[in-house]
Amino acid sequence: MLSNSLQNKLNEQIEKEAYSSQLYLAMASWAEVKGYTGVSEFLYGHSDEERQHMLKIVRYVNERGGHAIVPSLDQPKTDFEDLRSVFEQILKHELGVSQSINEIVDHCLKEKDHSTNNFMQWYVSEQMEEESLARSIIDKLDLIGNDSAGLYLFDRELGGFTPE
Ligand code: OFO
Repeated sequence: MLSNSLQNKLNEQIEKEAYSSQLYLAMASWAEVKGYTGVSEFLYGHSDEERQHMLKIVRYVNERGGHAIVPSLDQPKTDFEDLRSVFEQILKHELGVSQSINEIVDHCLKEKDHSTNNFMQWYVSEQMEEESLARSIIDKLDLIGNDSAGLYLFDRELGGFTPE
């Protein structure tokens, strides 16, 4: 059985994952409207992944005898300066999410809740991957700068399009 305090923390994490999904969705829509088809595909896909992250916690809380609460969400930003600022905001957002995952893990250790600790380890690795992906994309965008041919290829690559 989950302790009340851990249940509350997991419910807060459900909200963060749900918000992540909305944020990526807003970014995907912006990218699509701006003609970055590949980037928008990538971000739509990522938005779906975040929903799965949320759902996993919902199911876990309920399986452990708690009650997962579906939250209301703030409206994410709808407009962005450029691609680099999108990925900078993603990195900043993911660093915040990693911090809250780490706090949950600390709490599990304090309470000696090994099952939840074990469950959260998946999120620990996932966050490492997400942070490093965002960093590598920002590095790439720095190399490309304002070169439109470079941005075109970057967009295709991120969307998983194979070269013609
Ligand atoms: Fe759920 O990994 Fe990003 O936020």
